[in-house]
Amino acid sequence: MMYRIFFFLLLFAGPGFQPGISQALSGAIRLNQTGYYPNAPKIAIIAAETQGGFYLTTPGLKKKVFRGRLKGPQVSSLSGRETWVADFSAFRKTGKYLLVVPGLGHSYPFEIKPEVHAEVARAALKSFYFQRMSTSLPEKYAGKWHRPFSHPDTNVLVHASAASPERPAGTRIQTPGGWYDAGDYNKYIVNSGITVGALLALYEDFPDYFKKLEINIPESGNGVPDLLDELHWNLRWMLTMQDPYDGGAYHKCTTASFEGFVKPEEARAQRYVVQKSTQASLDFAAVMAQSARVYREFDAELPGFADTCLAAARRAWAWAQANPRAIYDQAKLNEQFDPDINTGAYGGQGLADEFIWAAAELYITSGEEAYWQAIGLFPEAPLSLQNWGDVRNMAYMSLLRHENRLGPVAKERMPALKSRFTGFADGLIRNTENQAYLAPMENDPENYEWGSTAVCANQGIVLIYAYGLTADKKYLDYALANLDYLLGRNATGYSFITGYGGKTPMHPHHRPSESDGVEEPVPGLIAGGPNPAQQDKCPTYPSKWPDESYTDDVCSYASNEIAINWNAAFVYLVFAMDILRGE
Ligand code: 9MR
Repeated sequence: MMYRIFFFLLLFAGPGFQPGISQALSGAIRLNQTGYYPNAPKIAIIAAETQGGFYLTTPGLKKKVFRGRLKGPQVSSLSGRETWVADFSAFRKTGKYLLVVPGLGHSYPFEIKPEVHAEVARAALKSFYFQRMSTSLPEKYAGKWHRPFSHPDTNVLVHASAASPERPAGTRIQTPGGWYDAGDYNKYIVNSGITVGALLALYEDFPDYFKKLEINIPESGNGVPDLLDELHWNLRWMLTMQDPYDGGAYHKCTTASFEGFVKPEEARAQRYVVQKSTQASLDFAAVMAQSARVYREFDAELPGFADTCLAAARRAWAWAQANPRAIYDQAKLNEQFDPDINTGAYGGQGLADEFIWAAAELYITSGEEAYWQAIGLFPEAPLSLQNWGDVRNMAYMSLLRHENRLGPVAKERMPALKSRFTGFADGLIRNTENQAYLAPMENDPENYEWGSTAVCANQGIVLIYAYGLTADKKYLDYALANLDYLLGRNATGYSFITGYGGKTPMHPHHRPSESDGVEEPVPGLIAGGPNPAQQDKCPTYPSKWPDESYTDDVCSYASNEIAINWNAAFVYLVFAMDILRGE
């Protein structure tokens, strides 16, 4: 009989049941669901009417290890809602914990330890492997998300918009490899540009760390760091997007319309390369120039690759000089040519920033002053955050990174650039103390655009550079606040990285994840995040406030898609935090 009762109790005590504990999980306790570094700030935010105390316990709510008082309220400048602050920075002991607010409940579990983000960082980098096409993903690398060969891209047509004497419309070309851009199956040079640029910057900033990092991809152990192997996969594809006859880069490799939500290997619509554009050619030139100097060190492992990249960069630059206004305007293109192209545009009018980025990278790599003189690198316009359509800051961060190898003419400009750059960083953090989640991200409602999580991560990158320029740790702590924001300390309560955190996106707008029959989405992907424009008109958005306009629904391409450029910014931020602040 005793035995039976005991068995009954065990059954009742299913997952999550804690004998004697009345506290339930509370979604109102918002914290970094991965965790905190022992010696860095540790803040949780309570998004509920509450006050009084809070405490930390070990898992199972068994042992109270730290008590504190809630401070506040803070008032959101975005929604007007009140929040309360639980600061447990003084608690430094490594371990696994829950945060409890009596009467409200307990948080998702989190850890305190050095380099607490190592796993999520590796997963976010590995997600690029999951975006590979023209290859199969075997189980030994891809686990339960393994899949067969897809998208050979060996029978791609030159679209009428891209016709040239040597390659008339309908010419069949090969442009295999690379990564799917996002939740769709197309590949876009502009977006590949900033993605590769950010990840090469990560390598250039922390080469020793990445020389040791392996992430279980087919190339692991080949003598080239895995980060560079993964980038090489996409760079080889990018090289095929350069017209061999004139050096211009096709804007994208795409189907005419987005494919349905089918598996990669079942998406077989005809693919095209479309119009060569100035924007694509310059972004291409920038990252090829950057690659030429980064891969030089691996000439033995990848013979000829660095030289190929530099030659490709020079030719693309020359094409852009000769074609400075080949703007990609999809609506206009569709008036002139068939079939109509209705996939991502990544277009843009202002090309000064692309010229600046390409010129800066070519100058840094070659040392040739002609590139430095080719364009005014420092227009008066205020600095702006890097994104796929505005790459000027990519140039500036590269110049700052390579200050030591710049010639005298360039060096002379660095003090002014440094002070403008730190001024820009100071603008990003101003007023953070008054925000509801204590993150720089909240300082401007405009930050909540399509891909707002990448705005948050890119701000983090700028703050990390400001730290590099000033050695002032406050910039790192603000960058960390944005990382906390992305991993759960935010107005949605989501940790935006698939598979990492207690509450993560389960239904991203990502065709492979949606079609593979596996419940969990591919791990390590960052959702676009809150976007009050709600262009997808999904019916499930819980709110219209900028920082709450997020829905974990596959219909939500405007808030719940994933994309390589967003992942790249996150990868930079999360690794850099572990490396610089991770103690
Ligand atoms: O990230 C892009 C965002 O800035 C634009 O507002 C949006 C609409 O043009 O497009 C986003 O990029 C998408 C691309 O066009 C196609 N692949 C998916 C990308 C992420 O949603």
